[in-house]
Amino acid sequence: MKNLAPAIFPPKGIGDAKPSNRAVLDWVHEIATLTQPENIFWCDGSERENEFLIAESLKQNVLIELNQKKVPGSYLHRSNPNDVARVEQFTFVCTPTKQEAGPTNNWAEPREIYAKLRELLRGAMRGRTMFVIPYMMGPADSPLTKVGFEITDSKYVVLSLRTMTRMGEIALRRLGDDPSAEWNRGVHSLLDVNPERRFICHFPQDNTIISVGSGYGGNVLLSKKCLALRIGSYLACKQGWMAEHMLILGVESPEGRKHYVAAAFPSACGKTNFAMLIPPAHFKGWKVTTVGDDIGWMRIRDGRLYAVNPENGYFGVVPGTSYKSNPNAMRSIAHDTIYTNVALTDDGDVWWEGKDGDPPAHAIDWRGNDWTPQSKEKAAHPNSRFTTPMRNNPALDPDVEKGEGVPISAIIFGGRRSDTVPLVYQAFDWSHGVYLGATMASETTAAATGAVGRVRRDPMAMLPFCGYNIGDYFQHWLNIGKRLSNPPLIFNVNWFRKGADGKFLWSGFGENMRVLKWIIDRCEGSGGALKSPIGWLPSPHDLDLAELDIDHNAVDELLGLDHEEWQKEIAAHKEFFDSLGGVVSEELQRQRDQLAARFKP
Ligand code: OXD
Ligand code: MN
Repeated sequence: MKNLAPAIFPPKGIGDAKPSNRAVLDWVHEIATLTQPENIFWCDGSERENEFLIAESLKQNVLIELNQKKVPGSYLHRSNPNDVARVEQFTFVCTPTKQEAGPTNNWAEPREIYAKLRELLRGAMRGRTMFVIPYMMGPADSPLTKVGFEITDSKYVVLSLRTMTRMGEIALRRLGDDPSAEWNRGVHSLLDVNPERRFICHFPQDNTIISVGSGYGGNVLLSKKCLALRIGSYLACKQGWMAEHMLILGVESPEGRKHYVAAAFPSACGKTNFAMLIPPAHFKGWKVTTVGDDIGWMRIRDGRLYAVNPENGYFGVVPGTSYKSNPNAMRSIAHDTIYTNVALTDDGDVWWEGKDGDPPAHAIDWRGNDWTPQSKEKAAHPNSRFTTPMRNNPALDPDVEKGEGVPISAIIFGGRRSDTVPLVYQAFDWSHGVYLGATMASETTAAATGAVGRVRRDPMAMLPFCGYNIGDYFQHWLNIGKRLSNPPLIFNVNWFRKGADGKFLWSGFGENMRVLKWIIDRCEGSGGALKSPIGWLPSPHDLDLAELDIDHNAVDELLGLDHEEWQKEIAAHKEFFDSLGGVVSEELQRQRDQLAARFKP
């Protein structure tokens, strides 16, 4: 694949924001010596730089210009059809021992994999430009904030990282000149975008990431899954904080009482929709605001958990997004957005399955082929994405930049389960809540390559993102709980339960406010609940279902416990813990025994 990312030569004043930190310069020199780029482009994230890179990307077909009247400031990118999702099978945690990576991660011995990656990177940027991107994760004045550098030969990465992170001067200032300061080293090269040479490798002890052979966001925007979650979770355990795959939202009552909740759902299970929820008409005066839609970093302060969103933008799943499902997302992506792998209409607009209105009579699909509503193929890839700045979100929380973070009243776990798991229930206490998180399961989605719709255990929605031994991660959760005098209450939700007819029982989206309201009531000590074997369950009249078109039987089914299904579920918990080979602590094993005992008559 020649000319995959040909060099560009910027005019004076662009691409020359060289940092002064000696350690960074030495590292860049080392990578440049290895990869042999045509030139080095030192990014500063400025408007001028961005305009230049967009113009070059348009020339080189990395971006396609959209109709600027319909979607101002927005562009379409098509990734290689072999490269459309995260590749968990090629993602490695490279710790000195296999045991440190634990039973849920692919492990590679650091010396061997470094050597292999060095061979792949040798001369990989010949004829290309090497971009050096300084970025910062977290608000400017947060104690949790981290600095990273990403070296890449992809303009798409530079343009996307400018949206997804706080990029440029602000990161350099935060890092300063101390060569021993903590910062993350990220190296990315497209190579020839070949699945056989695709590796996403993390070296937690070295605070280093090397990603080769892919151009898909989840594999190459190293700030996100790689730093903020995999390396982040390792640092969090070492440093006593939490890095979680969680949205963070604010809920304000008409009287002005405000709570923040954090929610961990697996990829493509509606975190963005929940984080941008608009309450139904019945909840007049209630307001939901977004702090983050994918990642939460939390620390303990005054016995409580406080959260920040380390990101600066949203990299969300497009299909299914509409003014009906998520009006705030639609408004957010109406301008200044990079779309990846959606369809292009004849008038230069974007289209995807589930967008409002009729499908276009003709479009170009995500692979670049003609498409009509009669086509068998989908117009947009099921994992097509938008990259959009968080400031576009009309529901952005006013405290999103607050360095100390927002106090978390509740943590919610949830997955996609057609059966067994009720709409909502509450853990008895923190340890029981950790058990709920540790045994969470969900039907797989298109966010990662592989089968879709298979139930898999995905503890705390972190299965693909925990950068160290999952047993130690569970223990870290338990330990954090012991340090909290005012811990968040923990809940589990399931918007996806189906009835005997195979249809969803719950309408979801904005109506999830009804569940959120019960959660807030519980936090305030006012919501009713019944003690059940699995936790505190609302009875139908504990949920505010007024003005909702739902059958009473459906409500009973949504909140019901089928004892036979739960026997299977408990057996699956045991099987999962057993599959982890002895890393699960006594405390969580005891939780399972207690759960099983509560089902006995
Ligand atoms: C994501 C994911 O892109 O979880 O957020 O895959
Ligand atoms: Mn995610």
